[in-house]
Amino acid sequence: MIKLKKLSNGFEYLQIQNDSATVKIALQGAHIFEYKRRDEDILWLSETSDFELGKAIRGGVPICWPAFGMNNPELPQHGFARTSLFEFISSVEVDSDTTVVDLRLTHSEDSLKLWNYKFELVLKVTISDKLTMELKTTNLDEKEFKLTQALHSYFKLSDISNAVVKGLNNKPCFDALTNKTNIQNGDITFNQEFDKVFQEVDCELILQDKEKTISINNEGSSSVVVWNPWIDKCSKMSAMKDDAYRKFVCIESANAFEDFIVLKPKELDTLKATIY
Ligand code: TA6
Repeated sequence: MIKLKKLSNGFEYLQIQNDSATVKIALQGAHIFEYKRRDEDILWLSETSDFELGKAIRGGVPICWPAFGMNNPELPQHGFARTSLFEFISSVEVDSDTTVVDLRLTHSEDSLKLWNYKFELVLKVTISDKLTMELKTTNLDEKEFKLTQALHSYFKLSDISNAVVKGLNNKPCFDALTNKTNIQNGDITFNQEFDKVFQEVDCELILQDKEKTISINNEGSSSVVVWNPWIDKCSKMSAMKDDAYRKFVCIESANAFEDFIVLKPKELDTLKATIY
């Protein structure tokens, strides 16, 4: 069942429910802000998040596009897609457990002022006992463009002290806090601010929490960002309670820094992440 819902301020989102899962997707940013499997929330959503046009939702899966972070300093942090209004273009109820939804953003007068390229960006979401997100960029311009991007997933935790991220041992990583690149030694646990971009990632990642294990499989990307703001940064961030950092970790499927994409006219790029 798919419903288009509207908040009292006019903010619209899709609610998709099948026998496996429930998903909510805001039309602004094609932003998945809930993925519930067997009544269990897989994604974290800030209790104090804004649901307002022009403000990014805090939590769920923001789409960072056409630039990750400040990879393109001429664009706003994480690009403009997350605050742009997508169009709901299609949905297919494949069977009672599986639903596929497509949302689309194309260039506009406003986007061309920020980033002078014609494009089509489609998020295809497959909802079942897995959540699959395919972010498809087509270059509709006559010139090539460079792209960095991320599916900036916030995973809900019992507590940050229980979180272990596996699969990144021995991978080179750029530490955004020290601006240095080094090699990850072992699994990742958290006891301070953490903001690293891992490179050459070619395997499945595992997020181990106290009561659950989540797998993350990426295609079309070899960079993964792992982030937790910890105490000080959390207290300064918008739409986050002071202790919110205890309840999530971001593991982001990305093309960032040296792992950028160059798309020639008419070419298509797909960044795909599956969470299960
Ligand atoms: O992906 C990690 C990161 O780039 C952090 O450096 C960080 O501050 C964050 O994303 C959240 O950014 P935002 O613009 O959503 O506040």
